Amino acid sequence: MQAPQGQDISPDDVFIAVMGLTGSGKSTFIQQCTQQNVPIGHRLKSFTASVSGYSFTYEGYSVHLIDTPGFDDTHRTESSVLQEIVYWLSTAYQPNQSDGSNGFLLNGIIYCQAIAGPRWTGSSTRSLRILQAICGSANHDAVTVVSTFWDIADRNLAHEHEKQLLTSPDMLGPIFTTRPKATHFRQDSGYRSAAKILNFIINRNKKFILQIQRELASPNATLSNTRAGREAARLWEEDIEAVQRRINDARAEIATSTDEFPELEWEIAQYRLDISSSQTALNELALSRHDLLEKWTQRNNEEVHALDVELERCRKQILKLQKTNAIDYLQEARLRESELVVQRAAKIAGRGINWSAVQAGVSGVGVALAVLPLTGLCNVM
Ligand SMILES: Nc1nc2c(ncn2[C@@H]2O[C@H](COP(=O)(O)OP(=O)(O)OP(=O)(O)O)[C@@H](O)[C@H]2O)c(=O)[nH]1
Ligand SMILES: [Mg+2]
Repeated sequence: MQAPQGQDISPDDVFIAVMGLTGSGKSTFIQQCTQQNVPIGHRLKSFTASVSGYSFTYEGYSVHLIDTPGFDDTHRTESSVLQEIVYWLSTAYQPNQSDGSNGFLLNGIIYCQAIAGPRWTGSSTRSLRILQAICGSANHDAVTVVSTFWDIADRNLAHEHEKQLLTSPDMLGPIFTTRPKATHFRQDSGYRSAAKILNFIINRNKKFILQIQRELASPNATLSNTRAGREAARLWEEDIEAVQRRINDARAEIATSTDEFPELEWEIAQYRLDISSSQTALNELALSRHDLLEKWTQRNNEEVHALDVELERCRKQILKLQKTNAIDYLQEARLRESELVVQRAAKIAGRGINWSAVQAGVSGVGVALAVLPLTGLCNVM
């Protein structure tokens, strides 16, 4: 398997979005598939900041894996992650092209789910609700749940947990019980299991038009007209109600006591900030597909620019280190450079697929996707 040196994107290629909570192993899975130097997060904070594309050739197919940030990203709001994923999906879908194609449709969504660690959290439920709303119940078969972290799980417990995850109505059960159903694979043996998953998705040879893509296809549609938008609104309204209840409780406690409660006053101020951020998220549901495209293209440009600046700094440092005997530092700086180069290419590829769809009218026109250089596999972050 290797990264093609310069690649034309075609609607016939294989496009797979990789989703899941932060730290669930999305980037690691992509690294295992592509054998490329995909940046992986080893800190508690979220790592994949924005949608990035990784392209490679697999068994003669051009495959594009779209890495996405988790809905529980520590740096970004749910609203901004939702907007970006929706922007990406809705731009890739270009219905009724002259050759009968519909743009760059997904062959599936890989949804990473850790089998070890916390069982199922509030974030897991929120993320699943959004995923379901994005897909629509007619497309549950687009989802391939990939369970990760088998290597550190207690085998017996993990089997029990796996069963519970896939069948419980409060967990992933809803996408496995009604037809068409999602599928599940274990990612438990590196490249071998990753290849099995790719084979399954490629061989079924099916393209999906997700519910959100259909809903946003009409020119005046906004996120609030979509099922995902309505589901997100429900989540944020529930958040506002829960926070409002906490404010009321805190006020009642202050009112019934003669003591002063500076910490409760501080908590109330924080709760107000939470409410205001949920309200901003609700207001942003009025964004149209066009607004989303502008917003995220600008963001992507800024991120590529920031990477350029960092790359230049890193290269200057390499030049300096070459004049010294600091071999370890030099190696580290070179590793960082290769990682930045891949990260930059992936960001350009992430938007490149969309730009190709929009600008080239999709098919028949070969559009060069950012070339991903083949670098050694490493895990240095
Ligand atoms: N032991 C073990 N560690 C894993 C596995 N998958 C991922 N990790 C580790 O978990 C951490 C997070 O993995 P990532 O692949 O960056 O997770 P992600 O889903 O891309 O996270 P974000 O980019 O933050 O959304 C890294 O330290 C990985 O090395 C796995 O199957 N087993
Ligand atoms: Mg990641």
